[in-house]
Amino acid sequence: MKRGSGTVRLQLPSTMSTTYFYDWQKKSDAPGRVTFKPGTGGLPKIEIETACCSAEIYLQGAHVTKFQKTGEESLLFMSEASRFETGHPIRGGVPVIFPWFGPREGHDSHGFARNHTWEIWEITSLPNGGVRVQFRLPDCPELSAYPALHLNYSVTVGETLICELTVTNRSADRGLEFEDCLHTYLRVSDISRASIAGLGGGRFIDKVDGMAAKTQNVSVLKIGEETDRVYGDSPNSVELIDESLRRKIRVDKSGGLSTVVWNPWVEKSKRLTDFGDDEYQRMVCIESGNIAQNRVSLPPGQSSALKLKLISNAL
Ligand code: TA6
Repeated sequence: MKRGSGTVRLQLPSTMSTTYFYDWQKKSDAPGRVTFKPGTGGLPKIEIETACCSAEIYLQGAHVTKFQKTGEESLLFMSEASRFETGHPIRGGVPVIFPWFGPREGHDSHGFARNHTWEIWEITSLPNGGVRVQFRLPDCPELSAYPALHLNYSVTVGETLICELTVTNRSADRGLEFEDCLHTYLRVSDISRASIAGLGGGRFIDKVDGMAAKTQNVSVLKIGEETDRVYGDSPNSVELIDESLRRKIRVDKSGGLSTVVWNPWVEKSKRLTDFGDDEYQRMVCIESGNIAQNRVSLPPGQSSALKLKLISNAL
């Protein structure tokens, strides 16, 4: 463990079979605890406790499955039916979608990044009491179809949740094209008492109405049926208002021009094997990324970053 200005680099355990934690409470004024342990299904995970929040991140997919501010309800929805199996996506939290969004013939939906085990390369205890964990996607067979690239992902937990996906084109002569998305599942107490502000007037593709191009002509969106919308020119913040929990969650993003709003509703919930039949009542996905006409085209040597920040406040 080396100390810098608030940087605590942890020597990671050689195996995840043992519970291992580093409690720097005694060594710095930033109380906190990072625990490495087998999670559900034996998949390795990190548990983070700080003075203001707790969080969980599975190494599979560098998947944030929990973010909860002290004294508040969790911000993220996790399906009770989620599978936790190597190579299978986890249902809920913040799936990391790369290098394509949606279905692709002969391939997994939403790309391959979320199905691989990522490496941790640094954990930092921040002067403000937060914790930042930095991951990278190790080499995997699917990457052979692409120019040389680095995929790095950082998760910072504290008073807010910040997730940043950085793609670097390491090729000397080939361009890199991809879609990316942070497919965030937000928790609500009752979908019928929740609404989404910030997309009024936005043009979107309606995936539950034959991919029709439409304009949202209401300022506040209520969810009362299966909803699957890809907003194309949507660089701004979106806000989820939850009247039941008396809170609002602001979804800030940078480096992303697309927003997706998804709720499977009754019939699709029944068709999803890793999602409870009634769980549509307690979630809505507000996703941030670069999809379809907003796909990223990265010249050799260039990087692009997609950043998400979740900020919750009382109504
Ligand atoms: O983001 C919305 C969406 O593309 C929906 O069409 C639905 O398929 C959802 O993602 C979940 O996809 P997944 O592959 O995680 O089951």
